[in-house]
Amino acid sequence: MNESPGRPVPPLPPGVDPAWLPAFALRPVGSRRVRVVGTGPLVDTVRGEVVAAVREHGGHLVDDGPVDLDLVCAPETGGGPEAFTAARAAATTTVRAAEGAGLLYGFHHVVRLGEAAFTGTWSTTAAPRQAIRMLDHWDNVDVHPVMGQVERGYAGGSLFYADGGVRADLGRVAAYARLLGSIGINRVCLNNVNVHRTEARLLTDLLPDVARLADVFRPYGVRAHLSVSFAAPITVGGLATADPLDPEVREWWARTTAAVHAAIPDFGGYVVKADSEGQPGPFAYGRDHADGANLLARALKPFGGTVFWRAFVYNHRQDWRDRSTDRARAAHDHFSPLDRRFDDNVVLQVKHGPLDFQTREPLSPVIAAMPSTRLAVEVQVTQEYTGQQKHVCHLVPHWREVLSFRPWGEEGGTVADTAAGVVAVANVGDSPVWTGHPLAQANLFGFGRLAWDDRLSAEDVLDEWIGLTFEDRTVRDALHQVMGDSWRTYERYTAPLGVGFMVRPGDHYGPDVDGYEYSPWGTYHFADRDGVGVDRTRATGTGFTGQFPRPWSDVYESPDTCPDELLLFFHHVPYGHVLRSGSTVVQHVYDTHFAGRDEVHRMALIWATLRGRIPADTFERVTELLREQLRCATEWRDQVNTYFWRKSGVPDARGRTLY
Ligand code: GCW
Repeated sequence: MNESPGRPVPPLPPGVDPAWLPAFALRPVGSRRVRVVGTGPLVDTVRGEVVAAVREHGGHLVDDGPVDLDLVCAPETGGGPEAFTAARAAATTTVRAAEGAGLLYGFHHVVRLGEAAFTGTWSTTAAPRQAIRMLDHWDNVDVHPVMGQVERGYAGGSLFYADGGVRADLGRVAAYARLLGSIGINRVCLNNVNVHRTEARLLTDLLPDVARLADVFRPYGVRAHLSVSFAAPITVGGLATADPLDPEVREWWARTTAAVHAAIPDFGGYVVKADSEGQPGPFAYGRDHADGANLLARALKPFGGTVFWRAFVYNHRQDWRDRSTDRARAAHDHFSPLDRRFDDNVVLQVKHGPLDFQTREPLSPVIAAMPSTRLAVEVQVTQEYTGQQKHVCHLVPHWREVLSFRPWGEEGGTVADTAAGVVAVANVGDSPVWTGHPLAQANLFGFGRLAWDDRLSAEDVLDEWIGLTFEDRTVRDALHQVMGDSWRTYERYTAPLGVGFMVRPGDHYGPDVDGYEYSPWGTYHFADRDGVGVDRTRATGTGFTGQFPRPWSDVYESPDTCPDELLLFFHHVPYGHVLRSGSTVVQHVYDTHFAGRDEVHRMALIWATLRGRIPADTFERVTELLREQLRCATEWRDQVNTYFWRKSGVPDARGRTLY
């Protein structure tokens, strides 16, 4: 019988929000007689959870003896490394798993069930749908003059770094690791994919501190990764080249990687943004991305590490006058010819859409084009283009659509069936509520839950989060009304019909319809007096539709079959074009923008009814943020509507105010 006291639950620093693990969420477990059997670091984590919960809520950790038990967490033989079985029979709930990770996930399954875990008779066998469930932090060690410490971060500074290095006190990181473990995240990348000077040294002289971070994540089943610069052999290694075929370069990566593994035995591997937005890469040496990725894969191979090689490669110095270049095509053009060239410990990390985390995009055709390559789908939990954690924008329905999309039509599998993993850009920082906007915690939670099982419904995931986060059961309906459809609401008041961008250049917050129209970034909408949208057809446009397999290559090719919400992504149409919905394009723009802005107004009214039912600081903070969301949505409505009214001269059929 193991009588270790368990790993203490990391205490929350004063003023820090418990997110979805507040004391009351542990009450159903903590008020009962519980036994935890087994040894190992993750079993110790589970035992520590039980110790803390029973201390708080009056139950008992019963290490031995013939006592009636309410909950038993114990090892079993068989089952995958992260799988568990949870069941209730003869008045005892059991969690069984072959390994500690499964036991931890099973324990948190019971926590999520709450009192229901201790009633009736039931049984569940669960294993993650995705083996790779990863968060990428775009954290810098240094505070970047433009981007701040966390690139596209809307939740304060970095949790990991302060004063030019890894934080001395990692107490808050431990609390974060606990949150991630509870939702099944199993990999985390600790630094920005744009690797600057100081951050490049995480691989070398700052490595002992990276090892301290990895030590904090390990007991929660989370492996650490680093973003590395392809030019590291030059910038930190002192070599004259970073050519992937150069023997000295190969030797440098092998040696450097061996040192990383010596410091962090379970190091997960590297994340690489190469030849993208100014980052160095193999193109400089006339090599391709398979050469680049395999160089690092071979250095990692002896230690079981993986290279996450990003497919976000495009020309960001395009001339807007050049109509032949289509940014949407770039990833497929670069990578699909390389299928079968990547080593088996390379994962190609592909943004879900062909552009850049817009509110609405078609699926990236790369995901259907590389059957011999391991692919991870990347989504953005940080709300760069979805309201920057000032707006309520619950993204779980969005990611669920992405993961359940069938690239080969009804007969084929889903994106989730095809993927080797899912990766998300994290949305946390040193904000007292972790995510800046208190309700944005639901996106982090929901990402973890969908990564575990993409078949969960968005409503159920939201419901789980509400139940764990807010003690008052009566808030449920109102929160569903405020959050449930908020992604579509955001879509309604921003760029219409899948055309994307129209955000303010640089910071990407708020409307600027022509902000990117004459820029080098390749994100244009081509509005003129007659119509709007990008012709990406094979017949008359950039040919992007041809990168999809059937049926989508045909569905998207014709404006008659193209789904309305993507019409302007694929077609340039006149303002009077009649959508499948029956409305014209320009009237649709007016209607959705009036409606979307009014929905925000309604969200604020519903939120106001929650006063006194949720903690006052959360209530006040969200009230204030909804005021900003309403202001910004009004700005979006008026700028977008006015823009199209001025371009087209078509008045609103319902006579509402245009400027
Ligand atoms: O969405 C864009 C962002 C960049 C980011 C890049 C990427 C880390 O605007 O800030 O850089 O994507 O995904 O690499």
